[in-house]
Amino acid sequence: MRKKVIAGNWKMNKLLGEAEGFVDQVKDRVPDADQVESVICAPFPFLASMVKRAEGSPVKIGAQNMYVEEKGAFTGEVSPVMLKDLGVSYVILGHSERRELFHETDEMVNQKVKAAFTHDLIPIICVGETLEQRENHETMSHIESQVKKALEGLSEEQVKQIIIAYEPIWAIGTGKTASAEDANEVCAHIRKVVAETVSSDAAEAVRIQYGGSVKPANIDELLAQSDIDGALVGGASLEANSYLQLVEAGA
Ligand code: G2H
Repeated sequence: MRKKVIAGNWKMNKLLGEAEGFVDQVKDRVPDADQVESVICAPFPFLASMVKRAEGSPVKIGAQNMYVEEKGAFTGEVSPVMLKDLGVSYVILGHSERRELFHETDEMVNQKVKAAFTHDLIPIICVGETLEQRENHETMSHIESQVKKALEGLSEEQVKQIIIAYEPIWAIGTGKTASAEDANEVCAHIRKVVAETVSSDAAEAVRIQYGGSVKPANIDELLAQSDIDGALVGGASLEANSYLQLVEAGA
């Protein structure tokens, strides 16, 4: 059985005091780590303080992006070494907002995935199709191509540890959720791609999240699907009680 992983993606929201207060509110109330993985991916300036506050609790802290190099003349970037040094455990890579707004390519995502493993960070790799691609029946081929490129050059052991988040772009922050069955169909396809390109063991182990307007009202149905192993949640992860309901659903 794959352990469910529920990750909040706060995007560019909250101030430091709010982020700290949130950790204080949830850290003693989330289920044990052996029941569900509870992750909060927060903006860079909050990470150090959140890691310290979450220490000793099941809550793990993640970043929402990073650069591929360890250090050097890359003004404005944050390296995997810096994240590791802070005690960060996860990093979201290739979110559709990064791909669209900041021109991240599949190749860059692949390099970042490799850099994450070099520094012992678990990558949450986002893939997803646009509405146009869905309407043109290109969802499966597009997702297949994104997954294959993201995993290029990884070992079987590494692939077993990754988390892939399937986030249909048309469902992000729009209130529209893919039906649980449609989401599961794509997640099952991702697992098949992993089986064909890596191994059936890796496909069995890899965790695949659904993301896109997940909330307490729809998470049970999503998590009940055969190939959905968790959720990457934006808006509904910003409020402590809502976040707690989401992680409890995964336990
Ligand atoms: C999709 C998701 C979090 P939301 O981007 O990654 O956000 O739950 O607000 O649609």
